[in-house]
Amino acid sequence: MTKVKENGEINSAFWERYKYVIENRFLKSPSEASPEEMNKIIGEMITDSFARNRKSSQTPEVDKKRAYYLSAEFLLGRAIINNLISLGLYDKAKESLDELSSEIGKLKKVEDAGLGNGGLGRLAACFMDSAATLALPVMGYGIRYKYGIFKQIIENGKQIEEPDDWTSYGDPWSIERADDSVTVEFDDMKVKAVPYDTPIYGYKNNYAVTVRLWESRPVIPFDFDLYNAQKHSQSLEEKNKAENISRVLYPADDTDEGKILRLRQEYFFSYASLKDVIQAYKKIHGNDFVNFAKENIFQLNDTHPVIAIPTLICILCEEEGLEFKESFDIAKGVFAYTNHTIMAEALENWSEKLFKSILSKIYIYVTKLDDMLKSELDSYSVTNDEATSMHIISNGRIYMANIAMYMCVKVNGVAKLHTDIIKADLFSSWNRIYTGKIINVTNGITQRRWLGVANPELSDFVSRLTESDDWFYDLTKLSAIKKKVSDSSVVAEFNTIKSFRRRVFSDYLASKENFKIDPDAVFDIQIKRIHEYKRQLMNALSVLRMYFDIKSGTLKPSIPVNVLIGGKAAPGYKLAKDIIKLVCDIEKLIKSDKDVNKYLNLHFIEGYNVSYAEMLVAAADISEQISTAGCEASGTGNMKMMLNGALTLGTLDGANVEIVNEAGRENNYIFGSTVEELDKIRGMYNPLDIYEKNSSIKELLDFINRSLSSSYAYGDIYDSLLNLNNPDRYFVLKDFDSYHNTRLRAINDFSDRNRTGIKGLYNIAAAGVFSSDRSVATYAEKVWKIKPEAEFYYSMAQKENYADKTGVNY
Ligand code: 26Q
Repeated sequence: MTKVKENGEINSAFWERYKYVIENRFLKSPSEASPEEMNKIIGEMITDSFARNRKSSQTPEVDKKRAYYLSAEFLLGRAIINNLISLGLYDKAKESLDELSSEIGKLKKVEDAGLGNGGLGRLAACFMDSAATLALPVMGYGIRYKYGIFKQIIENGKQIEEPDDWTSYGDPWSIERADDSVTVEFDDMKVKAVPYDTPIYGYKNNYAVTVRLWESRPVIPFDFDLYNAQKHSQSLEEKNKAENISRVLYPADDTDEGKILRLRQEYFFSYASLKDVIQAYKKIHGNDFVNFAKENIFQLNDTHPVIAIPTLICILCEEEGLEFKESFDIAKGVFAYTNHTIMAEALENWSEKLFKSILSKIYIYVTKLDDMLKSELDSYSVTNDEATSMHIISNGRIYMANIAMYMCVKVNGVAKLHTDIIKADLFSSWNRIYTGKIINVTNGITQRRWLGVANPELSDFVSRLTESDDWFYDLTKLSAIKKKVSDSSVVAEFNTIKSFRRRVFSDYLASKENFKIDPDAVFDIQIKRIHEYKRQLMNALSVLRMYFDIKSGTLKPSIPVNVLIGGKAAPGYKLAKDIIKLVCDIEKLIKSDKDVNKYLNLHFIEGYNVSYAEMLVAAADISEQISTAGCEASGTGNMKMMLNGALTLGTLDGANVEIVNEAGRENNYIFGSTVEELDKIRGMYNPLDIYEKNSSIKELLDFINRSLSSSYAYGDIYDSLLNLNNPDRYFVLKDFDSYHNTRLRAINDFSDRNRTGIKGLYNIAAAGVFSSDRSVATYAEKVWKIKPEAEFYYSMAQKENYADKTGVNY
């Protein structure tokens, strides 16, 4: 049993060395070191000194199965605080930096690694953290984008995008491994994939999981002849073309961009990762592939890496000399696919012609799969229409989800409701012919970051309430809090902590954006990508309603409220940008009105990202999860705020359903139409009818359309809600009254913070099941069939807990 509770020995030498390096490299005293310099030296020292004496998932072993998480996104955020905590270095770091007249808090200025858009990318990061803590033989594979998710600037309510040059100060947490480079060929070009390894440290268990991200480089650095002929730019053309592949993360979190570059990115990292795994396998087994499927499994994070399926077959046939049937059988045993959306427009499909033009070899294997599938379908009773919807190629397009459905050992949705919907709807025909293939694995979040790092005060309190810090690796320990809720001093202390976190956030906002908000008001927070289905628009309309009603005296608030909305809009998504502008215009209106802003404030958070989320979830009283029922696959922000004691104001959508089942409907605020109700009226929905009959709604929409701004036209928003030819698919007006009234009730309840404190504590006590440790343990057991390295458990209790609580038995 390996326990690294405190790392005392390494600690003293570590901080002496730190001082020495800072002084010698930067000619500064430790107190003068900038956050970036601190991060760089601490990061390099940790990376260099902690990799060797720990076990890593990276080394393949005979007869040991490994799982690979293939994901176009890893939204890792800031590494330093997590790593210090997981390595048992945090307390000493705080003390030592203090002695060096420096301050650990400075590290909170270090920028995020933002190699992801939103939920899907952050989920990948939480899963790596959990796989490391569970000591599972897992590796992450993805792309090392030069520029991550854009930085968001708000100017006059308009979103401006700026490049996120996240490695401009270097990246001390990764190691370049040029020896393991792979050449990737397209029909029209050839590039070199160079891997960078980032260890993700398990919680005090001497174990690390490797995230290997590929960077695209030219095979030949530049054209020497052209350079000599003074054609400097031209000599660099090939280099630029090659580097383009890993230059930028696509800043879209829904649509199929349909761009060649996107396809190149997907093939690039899929091919390089497969080659990497095959090379490691061959070191042990030589050219004999009989054990390949027994020892390897690839989890495909959405359809983005699904191209790995025909690619593996192609590699086995053309590079390893296997027969097609043999390769096909291997491929049928090594992939699993996670679906993250039911929105039709987000399901990836490629033009056959485009695909063929850059990946002609892979295309051949896609057509072979399509042929095999078609003949297999003949033996099932499926209608013609059904069959067409299942085909890999139809009408000149290649449907990636159908490749996954056909070839994967398991397919999963990310919350119970979502899985039910894909089984009954999106993949119903598949579900009929392949019974048992589709399963549910509800998403989760890592408590190490979302409570431990985000809210140290609440962390300490939770440890005291549960009488240990075991919840760091076993979140179900939080259920012990239930018994303490009747103690009024417990509720009071919880409220003191929440109040402190609201104050911390208010101070931060005041210093960053020069915007002052009342820290004693209710913090009502909606943070997530801006999208019509997430209905930030409904939130904004409700705030405007409150404004009118406070102004006219019909609403007399019992407690003031700060409504905070944050999130990025895809650069090409006009309506999402209009929604940001609308929020900012309403914000201005309220800000300039002294009668109202005593009770109500609205603020659009500029530049929302992972680190910002850490502050916001800690400060949240009300967690806005108001998507149209059936649209949000799971949501994970809902879990983060629940874990921090916020009350969910939400629809019965995604994981909200499971959240209120665990925490009690009476401790949250559920409103709006259900999936079944919407299914019934879809096709007959008449928003204009509501507009005409509901004078309150009419007043709001007309105000936005005619009076809110003299310089900006909100016609598109108005139209999106009222157009009869294309009735709002997100039912904003239908759910509006139910939302607004429930919201007012929720806010009003906070005038008795003793009462809401009790509810908050019940939510925390019930949050255990939403740990990504539970999600990853389930994947390990049900999908990957891999076992943890038992000797790297932090404690036996952790291991037993998973057998007991999740039915997952290793
Ligand atoms: C596709 C093609 C071209 C360019 C970009 C994309 C693209 C990129 C990102 C498509 C989708 C995404 C991301 C989707 C996403 O984040 N989905 C969210 O996943 C979470 C984790 O499962 C869920 O909790 C959320 O409900 C879901 O919206």
